[in-house]
Amino acid sequence: MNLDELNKVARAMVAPGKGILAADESSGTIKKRFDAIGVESTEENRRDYRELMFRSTEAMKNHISGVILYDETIWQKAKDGTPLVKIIEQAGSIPGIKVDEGTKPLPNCPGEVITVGLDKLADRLTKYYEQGARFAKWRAVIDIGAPHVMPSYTCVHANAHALARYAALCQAAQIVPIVEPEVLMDGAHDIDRCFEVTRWMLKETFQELFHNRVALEGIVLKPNMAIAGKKSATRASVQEVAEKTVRMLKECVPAAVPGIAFLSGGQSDEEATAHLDAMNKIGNLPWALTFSYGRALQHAPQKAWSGKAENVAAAQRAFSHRAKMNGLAALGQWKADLEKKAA
Ligand code: 5MM
Repeated sequence: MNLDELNKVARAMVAPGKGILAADESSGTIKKRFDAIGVESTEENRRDYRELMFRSTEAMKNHISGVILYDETIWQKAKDGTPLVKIIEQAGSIPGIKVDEGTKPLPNCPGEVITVGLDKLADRLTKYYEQGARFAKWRAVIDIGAPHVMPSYTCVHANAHALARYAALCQAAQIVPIVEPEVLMDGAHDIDRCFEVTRWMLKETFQELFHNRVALEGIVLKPNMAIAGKKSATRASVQEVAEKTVRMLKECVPAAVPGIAFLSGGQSDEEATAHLDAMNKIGNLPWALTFSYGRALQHAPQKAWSGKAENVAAAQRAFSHRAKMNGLAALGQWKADLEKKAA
C-alpha cells in the first residue's frame, strides 16, 4: 500500500469547493427514480442519463471531485463510444465504484440488516482499479425505526466490522475507501436520538477501523448528519443540525481523516445545501466537510430531463446549479438568495 498516494486521492476527493456525485444507484433504486419521472429503466436510458451529468463540463470541472459509479456504469461507453470513465477523467474528476452488494436480514435481529459483499472483494477491487476506479464505497444501513428504539449491538458491531474489513481490502488494492455508516432518516425519532445512535455507530466504526489497521489518512468518511427522522413532529433548525452534527463528528472522527463527505439521506435539495453551509460557517474544523449527495444532487436534473433528448441542456443546467450551490456550501459561502436568482 502506498499511503502517500491514497492520501493524495482522499484529499483530492474533498478539495476546497468540491464534493462527490453519488451516481451509484443499484438497478432497483434507479428504477424507482426513473418510475417517478415516467422513464423506462433500460440500460440505454440509464447510460444516457448518467452521460448527461458526466458531460456537464462546468459542474464536473469546478465542483465535482469524484463520481461513485455502479458496476454497470463503470464498464459502459457513451453514445459516441467513449468509455464513461474517460469522460469523468477528462473533466478532471475521479471515478469511484460502489462495491457493497446491498443488504441482507441480520439473523436474530428483527428488522435489521447487514451489508454484504466481502467474499471475492479483493479480486473485484483489482479489476475496478484496472478500469480506472481510485476510490470505492460501502454503505452500512442502521435503522432507528420501530419496533426497536435503538439498533441492537449486534447490528452496529457487525456493520462496523464489515466496513473496516472492506476498508482494509480497499487500501491493500490501492483504492481509497469511502466508509459510509448511514443511520437512516426513516422514522419519527428526534434529532437527539439520531445524534445518540450516529455517535455510537461512528465510535464503533473507528474502533473497528483501528483493529483492522486501516490508515485513516487514506479514507473518506460518508456519514449522515444529526437530523430528526422524516416523520418527527419536531424539526430542528438549520443551525441546530449544523451545531449538533459538528459536535458529534468532533467527538468521534480523528483529525487524521482528510475529509467527511455527507450523504443527503432524503433531505430536500436546499436543506442539504443549507446544512452543509452552516457547518462550514462554524469553521475551525480538523477535516474538510463536503457533500457526497445522490438524491440532493439529482432530483432537479432528473425532473428536468424526464427521458427526453431535447431536455438534456436543461437537465445539465439544473445539475450544474445544484453542484455549484453545494460547492459554495462546502466553502461556507452559500446564500439562500442564490437559489432564488437561479429560479
Ligand atoms: C445513489 O444512491 C446510492 C445507492 O443506493 P442503493 O444501493 O440503495 O441503490 C446510496 O448509497 C448513496 O450513495 C448514498 O446513500 C447517498 O445518497 P443520498 O441520496 O442519501 O444523498
